[in-house]
Amino acid sequence: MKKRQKNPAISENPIVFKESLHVGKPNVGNRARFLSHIDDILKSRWFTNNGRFVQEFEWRIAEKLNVDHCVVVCNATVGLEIVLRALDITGEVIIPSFTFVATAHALQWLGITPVFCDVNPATHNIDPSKVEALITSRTTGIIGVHIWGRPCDVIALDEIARRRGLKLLFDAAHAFGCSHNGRMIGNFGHAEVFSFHATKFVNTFEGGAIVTNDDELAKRVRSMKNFGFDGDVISIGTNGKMSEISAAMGLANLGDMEKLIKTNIRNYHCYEKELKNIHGVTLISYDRNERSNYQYVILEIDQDKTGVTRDQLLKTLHSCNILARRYFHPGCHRMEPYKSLFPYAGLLLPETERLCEKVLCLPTGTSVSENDIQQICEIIRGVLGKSRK
Ligand code: T4K
Repeated sequence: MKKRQKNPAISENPIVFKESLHVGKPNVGNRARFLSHIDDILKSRWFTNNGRFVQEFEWRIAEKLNVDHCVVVCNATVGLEIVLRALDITGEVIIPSFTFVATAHALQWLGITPVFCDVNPATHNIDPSKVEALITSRTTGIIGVHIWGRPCDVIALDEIARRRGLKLLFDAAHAFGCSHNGRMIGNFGHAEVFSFHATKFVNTFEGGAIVTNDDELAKRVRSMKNFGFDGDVISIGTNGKMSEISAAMGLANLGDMEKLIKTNIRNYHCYEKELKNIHGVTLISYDRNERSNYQYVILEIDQDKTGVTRDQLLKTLHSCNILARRYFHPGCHRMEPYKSLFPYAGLLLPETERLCEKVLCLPTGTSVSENDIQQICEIIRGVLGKSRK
């Protein structure tokens, strides 16, 4: 249990965590295995450029997801850029605005215009029924984002992409280890891109992976992430390589993946129990018939019902040293350069704008105990004036 002291500033919420409890505190999987991998790396003096740990990590991911190809990269943002380039995507690409800004930046960085689409408020994912109206003669692709690891409506997006001759990609930064209709995420669209950033439940410090069942595309991205080398230099390329130490961390975490998911599920159920029956507070759910990594605990705070704004609750949590986050406030369309480029984008994004005012992401993962969660929920109930039933 974390040490606590009284918070004199908030009489009704007297708990302050001495050590901050924050969203995104990294998991450390099998430490002994990782340290022994480091020893091997130092002894071998092979630190990067497709070493044995990178090769094993790629192989293990492809096997786990049942995909033909996995190409690991230095992070998901560069992974998206590489795959966009490898697919010759240009012009305009339709994406949700309710995502981490990396999805939009990967496009803009390549001179491709992100066109923001509204989301389905029930799933927080891009709403396929709103995609078609955004297609123009310049549109060449769609990027769906599996927000919180809950899969997009891949069938509807695939149908639109095929009918309209567009490329379909998925930003699967949140969705490693998740499934849709029993098929692992990684098998949809032309390619999917995972993030293994420190804040993700399986992390490689920094890192990501491009996965695809397209042999030709796999060959292109593998070459492009290594300056365009394939024997000789055959195309433009970049340095998107993952180092051996990152891959070793990935392997140590992958070995513990089921344990990490179990901890996330335990935490999720604890939040569910502690926050049930609070009018105006909804904990987003995961489909029990699918595989989910439960790495995000997301609340929607409906101010009309609670009488308290999400931001008031956030302020109290922060004063108690609980560093919850407002992902993905205020929406990409309200961040630069998009805010200046598309000042009226919000008019077509009413659901996104509402969500950005409601969503709160709470701490979970291996650094958070059930006791911590009970205290966090006690504070939340205190702010909302509810006692435990
Ligand atoms: N697409 C989507 C949908 C994404 O969510 C992301 C990344 C990407 C693409 C791009 O993936 P990468 O290129 O990063 O592989 C964080 C992460 O930096 C970012 O990777 C992640 N999404 C996003 C959701 O969260 P920030 O701006 O919130 O980072 P920061 O530094 O404020 O840290 C977040 C929390 O984690 C804080 O509470 C502190 C904690 N933290 C962070 C680090 C780095 C730790 O406790 N330890 C750490 O080592 O973006």
